[in-house]
Amino acid sequence: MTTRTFTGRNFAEAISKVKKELGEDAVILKSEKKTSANSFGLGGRAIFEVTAADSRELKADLENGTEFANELSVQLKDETPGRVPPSQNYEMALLRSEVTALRDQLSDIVKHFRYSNLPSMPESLSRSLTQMTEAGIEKELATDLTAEALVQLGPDALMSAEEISTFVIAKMSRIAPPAVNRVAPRNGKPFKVALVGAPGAGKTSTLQKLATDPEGYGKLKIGLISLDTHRMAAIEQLRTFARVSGLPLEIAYTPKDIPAAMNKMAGVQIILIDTPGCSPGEDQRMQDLSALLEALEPDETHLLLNATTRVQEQAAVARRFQQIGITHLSLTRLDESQQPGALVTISQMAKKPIAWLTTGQKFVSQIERYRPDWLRSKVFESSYSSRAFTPLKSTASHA
Ligand SMILES: Nc1nc2c(ncn2[C@@H]2O[C@H](COP(=O)(O)OP(=O)(O)OP(=O)(O)O)[C@@H](O)[C@H]2O)c(=O)[nH]1
Ligand SMILES: [Mg+2]
Repeated sequence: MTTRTFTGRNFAEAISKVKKELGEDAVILKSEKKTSANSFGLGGRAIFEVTAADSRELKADLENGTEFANELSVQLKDETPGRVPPSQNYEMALLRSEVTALRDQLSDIVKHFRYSNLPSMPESLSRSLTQMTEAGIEKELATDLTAEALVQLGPDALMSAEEISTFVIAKMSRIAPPAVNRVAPRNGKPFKVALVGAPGAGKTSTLQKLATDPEGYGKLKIGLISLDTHRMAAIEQLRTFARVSGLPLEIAYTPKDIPAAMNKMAGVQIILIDTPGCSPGEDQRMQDLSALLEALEPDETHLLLNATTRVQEQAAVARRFQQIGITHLSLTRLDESQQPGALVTISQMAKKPIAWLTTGQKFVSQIERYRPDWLRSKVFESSYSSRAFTPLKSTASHA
């Protein structure tokens, strides 16, 4: 494959030269803004440089090139070091490094090929891709969903922003499914929901919201158990809440305290369990929490994630808490998050459904069940600046 470089006074001019010489399907491999040196050796006027290749040549090279690289590396592996004359060792090393470089180059070209084709998509599809990445949906996932839409939707649907978002949201709701509401006291036994997470993730606030908001479990008979016994202030905070809202509260310091605490919960339909914050590195705290949860046997264990933290941090927390057996993810501080779409990535990675979303510090009206429609409103119907700081309530009924 031969690559060619075209220059212009702006990108549009350079690209039009590319199209003229290599056709509409030309693949842009690199684009750069350079400054030409003037006669004093200082930076002169700007030049826009675009390196491109013929798409058919590139495709043929990708197929042959990958095979070539594989073949070569197999041949190189077959060589027994003892049998190679010393004079050839240097050449071998050189050849190996060339094969590695070739592989890296091919993988770069494959990636570039994938993305460089995107600007020629229908306008509404490329807008939906931008909206997804701006809302925090990982670029690779957003690109895959866009490619699927391009393949599966008909030409008319591809012109309609509404049809594209419906398609994408349906796909996303399989990747990040909403939790099924299955709270039901069985044989008089209360349903138990534990809230776990890193320090300050919003466990106690979410418990208070769930206990009071009718969108949560506010219409049911609720009992509270706290396992967060490390700080007196935490116990006092929950005691005050329980007293004011007239709910029974039990404190369990060790797994041995659990049976007695459960005995005092007769007649309640659902028990909400508050837990101490555990950072991913705090192994002892994690083990203590795990032992307490084993004794309690919750029906659901929700990992609460602060939506304003970076997606990598949320993923690290999720990976650690998966070891103690979480069943759901719930997201807090969505009122402050500019990248709410990150929850799709986390749910996909943790393979857990999403249950609750919280959107403020008040107990009432700032919690809701996650629904794919919520995602639609945040990804496709919000501008970047209004993505956070707006009420998220949707009118749909509970799943
Ligand atoms: N803006 C906003 N603040 C929230 C939200 N949820 C919780 N907070 C605030 O976050 C802070 C920490 O919340 P807590 O509920 O105490 O967090 P926690 O996980 O129980 O913390 P620890 O028990 O210390 O591990 C408090 O100031 C809450 O008011 C939310 O959805 N939006
Ligand atoms: Mg707390």
